[in-house]
Amino acid sequence: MKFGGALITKKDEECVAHLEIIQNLCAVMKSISDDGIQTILVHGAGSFGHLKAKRWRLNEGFIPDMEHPGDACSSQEEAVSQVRNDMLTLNSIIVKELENVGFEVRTHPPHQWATNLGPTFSGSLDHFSDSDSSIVHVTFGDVVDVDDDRKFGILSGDDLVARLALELPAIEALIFAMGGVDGLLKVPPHIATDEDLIEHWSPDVNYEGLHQSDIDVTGGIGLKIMRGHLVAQSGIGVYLINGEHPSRILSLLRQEPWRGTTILP
Ligand code: IP8
Repeated sequence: MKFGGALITKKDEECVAHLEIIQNLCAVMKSISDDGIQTILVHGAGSFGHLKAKRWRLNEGFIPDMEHPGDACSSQEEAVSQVRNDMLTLNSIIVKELENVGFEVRTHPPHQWATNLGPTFSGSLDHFSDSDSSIVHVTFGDVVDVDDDRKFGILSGDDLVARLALELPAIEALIFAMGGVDGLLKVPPHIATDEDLIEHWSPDVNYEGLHQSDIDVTGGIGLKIMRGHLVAQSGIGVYLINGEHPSRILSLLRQEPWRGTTILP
């Protein structure tokens, strides 16, 4: 399961979480676990990552003598460590809510075990293998070290969740819980009506998504679709669901009617 950053954080306010949404999502994760299904959680960064990373151009890697007068940090190196800390803070908010509903949680911060970028980033996924549905392994989009002149870069949660889905055994579904939309839409979200939801997407279907490249340092909806499609091609069910209505996730897994988008292989 991927919790989108725009779902779990307030978009324009740096480092503010949407606590009620996180609590509702964690309650649904608990119901899923009570059904005997184990979940691995990957969460995005939202305003705990993208705003500062964008200001310091961390997605472009190391830029000699980069400055940002008036900012709370004074170098890219300092920004890297602040964004890593901010992500640990967001993670701890989510972990606390998972523990409150009764999970045992194991967090794996990517800057401690992953290097390089994109869907073939390096790092062993061994520590995510576990078959106990009361344990949730958690990881998240992060700033990781890169083995070339860039020195560091942004590893998106969408790349993490794709590798986990493709490489761990017995994964049945990959669910992207998103904020503000019911799934993929035929027209831009602000003019969409209920009829504009794309229920089944394959590469020949056009979609419109809002990619806020002014604040987003990873790939927005386009990256989700690319990674989702890669995973769907291996026979795993891939779904986009509005995380503000988390009961739809339960309906999907219980094979009841649900609203959202299925990514076809
Ligand atoms: O929100 C981005 O992860 P994403 C991570 O999953 C940072 O793409 C630190 C901006």
